[in-house]
Amino acid sequence: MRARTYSQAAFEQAKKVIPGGVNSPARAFGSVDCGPLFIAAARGATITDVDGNTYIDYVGSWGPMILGHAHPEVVTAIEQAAARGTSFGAPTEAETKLARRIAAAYESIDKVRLVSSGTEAVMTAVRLARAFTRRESIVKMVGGYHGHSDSMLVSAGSGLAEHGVPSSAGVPGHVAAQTIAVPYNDIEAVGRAFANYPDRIAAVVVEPVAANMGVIAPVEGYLEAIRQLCDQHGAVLIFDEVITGFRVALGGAQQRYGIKADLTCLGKIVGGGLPAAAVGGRSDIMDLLSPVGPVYQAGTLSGNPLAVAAANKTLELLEKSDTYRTLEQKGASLEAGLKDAAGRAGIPLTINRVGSILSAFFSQHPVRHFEDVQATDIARFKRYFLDMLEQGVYLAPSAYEAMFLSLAHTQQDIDKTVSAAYNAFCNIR
Ligand code: HOZ
Repeated sequence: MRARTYSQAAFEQAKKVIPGGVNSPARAFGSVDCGPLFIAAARGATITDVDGNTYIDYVGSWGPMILGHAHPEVVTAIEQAAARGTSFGAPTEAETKLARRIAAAYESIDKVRLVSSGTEAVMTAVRLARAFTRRESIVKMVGGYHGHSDSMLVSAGSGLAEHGVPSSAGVPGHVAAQTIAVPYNDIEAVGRAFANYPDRIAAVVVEPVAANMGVIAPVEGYLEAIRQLCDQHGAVLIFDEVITGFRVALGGAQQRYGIKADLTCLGKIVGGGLPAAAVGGRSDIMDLLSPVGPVYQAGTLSGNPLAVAAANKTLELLEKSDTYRTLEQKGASLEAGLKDAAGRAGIPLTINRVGSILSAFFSQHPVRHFEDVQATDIARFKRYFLDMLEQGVYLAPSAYEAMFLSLAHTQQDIDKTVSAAYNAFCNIR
């Protein structure tokens, strides 16, 4: 049995001064009935806790660590930036360089505003859409998670799904009332929303690949249909690519599926492991932002020089030609290994994978909608999670989260993971 003494003690101390002992709820491991690991360090594809246990890491800080932890070139870029000063509250040329990089990767992006978190990116995109259309209602998907701004905490996934509370207390009713939640991957439901609220919908906000209800790829024609409906009804299409951006292709889901959003929200990878995020899109919408236009948005640490240095270096490394082919191969290898292990153990398993993100659902049925995820064997997932942890594999502590591969995961890591999964599948039969 792996020792957890120091993690447990650290959690008890943290709970005295931090609500729930964590600074983001999903980290509390609440749904898997064990306390969180407190982390001492991470390098490459592994993470080490304060008890000295090392794990193969498939959380990857919930997505940003696509190069692996503490990539030497990223660390050097951060060190060099830190030596020049950690925050100026004034523009730097590196921000322009990063904005250019983002715009080069995304055909749909003319202009970019850097912010500090995915929540801010979506909040800003929603405000821009409302200003641009002079409408107030927003369509989102049930089980979609877009950060914790008021408008987006309606029928949300991720940590809210895991705790069985799809919406948050403290969100004014009149704000929540402006958010229309429809099932993901249901084209007709989006059409009905436009029919039911004519001339009221400012934007459709969607994760083009849902990744906060586990990973669910868009069904054929889904993104195209939403694009068409937005055009037809004069609404803004907002893609939340906080997870998929620079992950499923350099140009994100938009490149992978060949659809252009009007506004794109980026986070996680775009910050290179530091707190930076971005909203980008069409000039005519983006130029509504202050100081050009009337939509206010600001931040002392926006475009922070450390984050921008990490981001520029990370994106520069991702721009290399073989990145996404390599990630695809690693993802395919893990998927095939897990499928084979489940087959040998006689465990029904459905794997959804898009490039280097995947979810293994304990179900024999296809998983295409949020309700399909809810119908999977969540109790079995908990036992699987705990067994994998014991064997040195660190998964996200919830069936509603994704597995993230990085360029640092080796075939040996994948093979070890698959053989741990086989053991776990046998133990939870
Ligand atoms: N929103 C993240 C899960 N989809 C959790 C972030 C965190 O706890 O770091």
